[in-house]
Amino acid sequence: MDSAKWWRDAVVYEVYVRSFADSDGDGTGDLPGLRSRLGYLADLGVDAVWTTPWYRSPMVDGGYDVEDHRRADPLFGSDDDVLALIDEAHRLGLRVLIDLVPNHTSDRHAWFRAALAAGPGSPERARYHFRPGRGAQPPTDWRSVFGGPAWTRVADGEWYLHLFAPEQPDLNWAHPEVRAEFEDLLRFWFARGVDGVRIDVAHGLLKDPAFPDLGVDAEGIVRPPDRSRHPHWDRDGVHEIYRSWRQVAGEFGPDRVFVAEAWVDRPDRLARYVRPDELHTAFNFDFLRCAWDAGALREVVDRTLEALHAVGAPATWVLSNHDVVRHVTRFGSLRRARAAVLLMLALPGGAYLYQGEELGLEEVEDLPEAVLADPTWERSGHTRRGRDGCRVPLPWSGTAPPFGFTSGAAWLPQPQRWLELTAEAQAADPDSMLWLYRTALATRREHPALGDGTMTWLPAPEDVLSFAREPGFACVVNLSAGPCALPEGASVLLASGPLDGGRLPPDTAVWLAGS
Ligand code: TEU
Repeated sequence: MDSAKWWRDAVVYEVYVRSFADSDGDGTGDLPGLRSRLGYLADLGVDAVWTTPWYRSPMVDGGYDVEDHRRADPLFGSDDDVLALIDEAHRLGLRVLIDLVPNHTSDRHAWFRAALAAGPGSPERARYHFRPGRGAQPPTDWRSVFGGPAWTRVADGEWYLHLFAPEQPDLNWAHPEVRAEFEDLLRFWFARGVDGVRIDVAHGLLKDPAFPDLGVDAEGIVRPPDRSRHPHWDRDGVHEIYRSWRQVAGEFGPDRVFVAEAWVDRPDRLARYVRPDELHTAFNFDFLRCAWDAGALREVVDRTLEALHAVGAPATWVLSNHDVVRHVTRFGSLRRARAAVLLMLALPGGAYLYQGEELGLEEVEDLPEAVLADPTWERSGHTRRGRDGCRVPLPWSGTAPPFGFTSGAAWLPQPQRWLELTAEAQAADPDSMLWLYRTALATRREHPALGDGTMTWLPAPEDVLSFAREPGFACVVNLSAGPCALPEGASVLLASGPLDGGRLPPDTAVWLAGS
């Protein structure tokens, strides 16, 4: 494993553990299942694996409701399975990132149980945000991300804050014990060989101690202020927390890394998380909110690189994750998704892949309502179908569900139409998405121009993106309705689809050498 600031251009593969591979037939993916498939990820050519939470959890929010941060949930395996996974990954040259959830715990966490038992005014309650209501009303007008008020009343009349589900009470990050506990947790997992930590809801930890209302407009709609003045998102005080976390990582050498999940509204706000003494990287989520449009994509790239380069941090590109509609569906076709990955992997910086995108999986939009498990489904009064459509278990092999994912019944049903998208079927097909990903990642590793660095836009027709990386590399993506000419004398390293003579067809991307 090449060590010099490996994280500046790493390609990291997100494993949504319960949907990756099941070893024991209970229909839920687990740690031994993942371990048995690490060879597939090494062959794919990624640098690291990020695992979503596998800690003890009642699984109200897929494990993002953590009951005990130091133990594996039996659903996913044993504590030894965690260590075996890290060992095996390292043996294969893969680094391992885990998911840390500092904004909230499960309501089953020992601290929250103690807080409920101890009652108003107790030191136990001070680790969370318990407040009196306003008459029968909650303390503020804050809303839960999952729908409904962000406060729930307990039997003695106090209310506690939860920016997500009621089973996910928010921790009080002004409390020294909370800070100490999470620094301990970082040391606990770094000492066990973990290479990095993804920080869940990194922008949410601190709340305005005055607990002001967000305010409603004349129609009674909550109109939150700009994120830079928001009472619970992206507050200045979070940066002090991350500066001390950076020091903790440094105790374990220069290679342990953080990636922040911070939903902020401008790249310059995101750049604050990755200043030199703070976190190493932060997801750039703008492609998740961007249409398949040349002007919009170019603007995202420019704004991102300008803001991040100003603080000396790399970009961290993302096309999909376990919270959003898969990009085959968002962008409208597999063909566009093939072009998109060549665009992403040619840009300066690192990238996160979400499991299944290398198979070209689309969002499953026709899951029967009876199987929907995401809390946003319940909390929205059954109006938002939630995030299950991107969490359907992977198709590995065979011609019918569960496609080698489990020997039992998968926790979410897979569509029969995925029989052509199994890893097994694609491994044998040079035109498949899996081959495109493997080839792109292998090319990226070998080509000195790719990865960290800078880029230059090249002149191009309308709705065509064309840029150069030094030395001797160019990427052209055709987002227009007709074919476009390729630069003369360039030799094609890789194309996302067949070329039309010397021309690049619509929704196709190409990597060129020698321009
Ligand atoms: O997601 C955070 C999240 O849900 C975002 O919606 C964000 O906080 C919001 O857009 C604010 O602008 C993470 C996990 O990825 C997700 O799976 C969990 O459900 C969530 O945190 C709670 O832990």
